[in-house]
Amino acid sequence: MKLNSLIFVAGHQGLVGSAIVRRLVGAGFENILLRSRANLDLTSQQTVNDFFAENRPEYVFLAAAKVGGILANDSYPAEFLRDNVAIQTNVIDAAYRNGTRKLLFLGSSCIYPRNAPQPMTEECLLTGSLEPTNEWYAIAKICGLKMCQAYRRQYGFRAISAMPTNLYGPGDNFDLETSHVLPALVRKFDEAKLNQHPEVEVWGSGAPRREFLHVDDLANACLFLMQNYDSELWVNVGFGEDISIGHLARLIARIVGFEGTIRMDPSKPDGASRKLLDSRRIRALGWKPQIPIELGIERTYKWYQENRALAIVGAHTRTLVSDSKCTDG
Ligand code: GFB
Repeated sequence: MKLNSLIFVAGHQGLVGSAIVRRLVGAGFENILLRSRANLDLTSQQTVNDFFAENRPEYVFLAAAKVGGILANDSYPAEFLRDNVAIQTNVIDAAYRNGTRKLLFLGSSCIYPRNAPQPMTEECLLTGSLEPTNEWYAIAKICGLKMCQAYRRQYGFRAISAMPTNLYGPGDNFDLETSHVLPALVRKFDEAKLNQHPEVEVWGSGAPRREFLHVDDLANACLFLMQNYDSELWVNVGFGEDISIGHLARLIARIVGFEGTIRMDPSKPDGASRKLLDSRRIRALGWKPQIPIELGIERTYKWYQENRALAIVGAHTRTLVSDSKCTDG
C-alpha cells in the first residue's frame, strides 16, 4: 500500500472502522475513502456495485457489520444473519469485480465452537457446535471468511481475514441493552457514582472469562496484516490473556471510583464460558498488542467522560475522524 493509494474503510463510524481510519491517518495515508451509512447502504447490492464501479478503491478494510453484545445477538437473530451476510457479500464481490488489489475482512472469535480447547487455534473452526447466544452472527462471519477463501482460490482475489477477540475502546456502543460488557460496565459504574447509587447490577454469574483487546491494538494489526500477510488462512488477533467478568467488574469499578456493591443478576445469560484466542500465528509474523487492559480501560473511561452525552446517544463516532484527510460523500 502506498501513501497515496485509494483506501476504502467500510464501517468508519463504528468502533473498529474509526480506529482503522485513525491508524491510517496517523501512518500518513492520505487518500482514504469513507461513506456514512446514510450515503451508502452496504446491504444494497446495486448501490454497492455502483459505488465500487465509480470509485474503484485499491484497498478495502471491511469493518462494516451489525454488531452487539450478548442480549442484542440473542434478540435479533434475523438481522444479525441477514445484514451481515448482505454487507460482506456485496462488498467482497464488488471489490473483486472492480479491481481492488487487496481486501481485509473482519470476523470475530465467536466463529469457533463453544467447547473448543482453549486457547482456540485457527484450525478449530467447524469442529463443533457454536455458542447459541451468538450463532447467527457467527454463521454470518464464517460465511464471510469462507467467501474470502473461495474468491482467493477460484479468482485469485487477494482477500485476507482477521478474527479479533472481544474489543473495546473509544467510539464503542454504550447503550445498556445492545452493547458489549466492557462499555456497559463503564457506563453503569459511572452513572452509579454520579447518582450516588449504592449498587450496580452485572449480568450473569460473573464466572465466564473473556479476552479483551483495545481497538487501537486491533487497528495496528489490521494495517500490519494488510501490509505483511497474503494467505487464505484467517488470522486470530487476541491480547493473549483473559479475565473473569467478576474480575472485570471490580477492575472497572476501581478505575471509575465506584465504592458501592456489585450485584450479580443470574437471570441474564452467561454465554460462552471462555473464548481465549491462540494468537501465536500473528505474533510469529511480528505483531503484538501494546495496551494492557488497565491502561486501556483508563483511556476508554477518559474518552467516555469527555464524550458522555454523545456516547450515550451513539452519535459520537463522526467526530473521531472529523479532522482526518478523508472524503465522506
Ligand atoms: O460482551 P458480551 O455482551 O458478549 O457479554 P459475549 C460478555 C459477558 O459479560 C456475558 C456478561 O457473560 C454477559 O452476561 N455481562 C455482565 C454483561 N454484565 C453485562 C452487561 O451489562 N452487558 C453485557 N452486554 N454483558 C459477544 C457476541 O458475546 O461477543 C458477539 O454476542 C461477538 O457475537 C462478541 O462475538 C465479541 O462475549 O458473550
